[in-house]
Amino acid sequence: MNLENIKKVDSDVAKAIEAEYERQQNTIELIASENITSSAVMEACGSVLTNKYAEGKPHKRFYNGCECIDVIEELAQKRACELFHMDHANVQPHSGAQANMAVFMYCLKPGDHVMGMDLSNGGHLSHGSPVNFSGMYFDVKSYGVDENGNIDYENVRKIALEHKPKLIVCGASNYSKIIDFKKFREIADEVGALLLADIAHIAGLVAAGLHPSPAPYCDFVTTTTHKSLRGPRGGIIMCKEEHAAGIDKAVFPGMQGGPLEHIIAGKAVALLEASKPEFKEYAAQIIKNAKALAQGLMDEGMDIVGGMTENHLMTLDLRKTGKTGKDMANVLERVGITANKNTVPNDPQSPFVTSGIRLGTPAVTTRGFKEEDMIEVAKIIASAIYASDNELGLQNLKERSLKLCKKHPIER
Ligand code: DSN
Repeated sequence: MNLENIKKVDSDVAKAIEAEYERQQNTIELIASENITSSAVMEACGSVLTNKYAEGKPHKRFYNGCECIDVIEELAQKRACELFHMDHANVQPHSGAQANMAVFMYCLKPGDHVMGMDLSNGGHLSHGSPVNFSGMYFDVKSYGVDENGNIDYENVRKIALEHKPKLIVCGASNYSKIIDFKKFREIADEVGALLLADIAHIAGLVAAGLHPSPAPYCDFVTTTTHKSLRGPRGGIIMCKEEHAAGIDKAVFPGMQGGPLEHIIAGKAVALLEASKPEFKEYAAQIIKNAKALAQGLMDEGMDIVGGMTENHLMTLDLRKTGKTGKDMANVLERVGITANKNTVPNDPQSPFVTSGIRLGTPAVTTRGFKEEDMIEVAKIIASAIYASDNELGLQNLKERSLKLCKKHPIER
């Protein structure tokens, strides 16, 4: 990370970036949606490409001088299609929510029927939450999970038969089990719906072949690029060829102006990285680490929603401790662990308080944590939660977190 020039021009921002670097270096990052991208991706994102306007598509732009940009955007498109086995990729969405928005814009008219996973059951805002565009402009019926944290596919089918959605969204922000895309396809076919898989969280696992691919079953696949895929902050839409022109139009001019070509270059680099054998090993280690963390927590007597995880994340269920997700996420921060409060199924607390904490392993795996480290992390988490009022105890736990961070430094 080179801050030489920014230090000369704007010492306030330089100081804040430096402080954030130190925070990341000295914190165990368990926010399931975060990761540590490579220096190569960061170089692409910090390059001269930020100077260029390139509305339109490769070779069909509204501005001149796009010949180099076209090379980069086409590489990103080709790599996305190859990695995820889809016909077409639009790599311009600025985020996952905007990727979903473009699919909604292409498939639906205001008032049309949609189904998605309920936010408090592990879905995403842009899957039909009433406070989001997806829930404001469309008639949404949500499905959820059972007490064990599993999607109840029979219930999904029942809702679909009643609601007759034009679009079904599958995929989640907090779901620790394998998603059965084939079952969703069967339900979609039964009611004549289009099927969108939002694989933002599991993209890295799908790319590595460690989670079943949605490609054979879904009309559209959206993802963010910065979670388990370990790229820059952004989104991608992939689809069958028959939808390609419509999806491209929905992204631009439908909802975005100039694409962020420096970020698209970062996406291209990340997609190349994700196609390498080392990435497969990384993704396998994410899952091993998640399983070690879940087992470690359960060995300490803690409850995990649905028990053992099948992917990169899990939700700690705090109900029997009488403590809240909000308070315990703050306690974890004090011992050098960042995580986010999250609802558990049928949570008695509000979404602002919650009875759960979501934990994920993509970021710590990037910095080299292995199973034995995750067991130590589990012990630190459990001790912090059980003894959250013990000031001295928390200080000792923070020392233990710091020791793990020093063992696995983030490359500068
Ligand atoms: N905010 C992301 C997450 O944490 O899962 C979803 O977009």
